[in-house]
Amino acid sequence: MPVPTTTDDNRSEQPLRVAIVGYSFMGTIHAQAWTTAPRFFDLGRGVDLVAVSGRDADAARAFADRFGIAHVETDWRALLTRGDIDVIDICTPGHLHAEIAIAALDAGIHVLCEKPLANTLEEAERMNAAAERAAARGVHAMVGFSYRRTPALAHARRLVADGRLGTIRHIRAQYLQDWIADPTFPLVWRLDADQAGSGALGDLGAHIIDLARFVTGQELTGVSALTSTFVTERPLPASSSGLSATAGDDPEDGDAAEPLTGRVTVDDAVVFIARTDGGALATFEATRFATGRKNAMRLEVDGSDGSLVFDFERMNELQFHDHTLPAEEAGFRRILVTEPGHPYADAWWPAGHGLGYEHTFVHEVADLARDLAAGRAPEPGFADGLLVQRVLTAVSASADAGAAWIPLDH
Ligand code: 4PW
Repeated sequence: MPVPTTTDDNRSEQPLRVAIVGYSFMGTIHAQAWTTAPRFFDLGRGVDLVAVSGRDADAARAFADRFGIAHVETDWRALLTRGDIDVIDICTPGHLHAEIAIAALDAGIHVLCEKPLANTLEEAERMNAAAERAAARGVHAMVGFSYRRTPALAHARRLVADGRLGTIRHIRAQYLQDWIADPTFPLVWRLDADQAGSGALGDLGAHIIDLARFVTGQELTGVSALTSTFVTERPLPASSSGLSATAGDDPEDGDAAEPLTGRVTVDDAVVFIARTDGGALATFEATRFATGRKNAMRLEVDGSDGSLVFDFERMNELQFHDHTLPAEEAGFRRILVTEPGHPYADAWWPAGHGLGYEHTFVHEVADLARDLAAGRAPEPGFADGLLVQRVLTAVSASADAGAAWIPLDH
């Protein structure tokens, strides 16, 4: 039987054939999402996880076995010429995003790329140009701002769009974690500028910049920022996986051939203020040193007619204050965002039974698969990734210039 190609006329009748590049934290949650999505959402066709690519053949094979993936490649370039891949899902550190995404799009393969889109503005611009070229041929690209698919945040966007908040005055966004607060935590790739581009700024700040845009529909028009690297030297890792790691040899072992510590080359934390094109004032804070906060991705929006409060550590809830009510009746109330009428909720469990972190990725790939089946450009696209990258770049420039005001012209 001939191997179906991405140009087959009846491709919508075949499963969507996906290859994942990377098998760590993000690769795993994406594989889980692709596996789960067709079981809970009508995608119009099935999903076939065809291949995984990663440099370590044994680790990639173990990953493939775990998710029932038939093929392992140790060079992502091999995915481009297999002829049986519709989507390449990029779950690598940022320094590889541009090369893989551009090659895949130019080869006529759809792309889902983890955030932030790139490590530099120049890479993001090239990626967006490749996405525009590809879109003209019906080939699409999505950037993985997965938190958009949190039901409570999708519901928050609806409330803002429906005018329930009135004129937006304030956006207060925070992304707080603490997994590197211990100075003996090893120097993992997320702390290396060559691989990650930036630290808390790109890894966490990119999410809250995107969410501020997503929920309010407003763009930032200028920023002033401060960053800090609290721990500048860390032990080299012996092993790492996701957000955990073990340190290498102890200095007492006297293994002089191996450097035992290395320099942290990214920010540990960032704070910045901004204005929006809708006239709001915004504050952003992203850190991995907020002890006790594990994944506190928070957004607060105040408008003339009401306010919203969200915290990912209570991801099934949204606080809403309706300021049009008499003062005696108003006040924040908790909406449990698990009703069938809430975004994504009807695909899952009875009201009140709640979702978790992984579900945002299931929603992300389900939306992508449905858009591709319908021939629609998915959101957020690379243009959104580029807009966020412009903000990240401006924030870095501002911090380098001692919190100088950097205007943004989108
Ligand atoms: O979802 C978050 C990511 O985008 C995770 O908690 C960690 O922080 C890993 O990268 C970011």
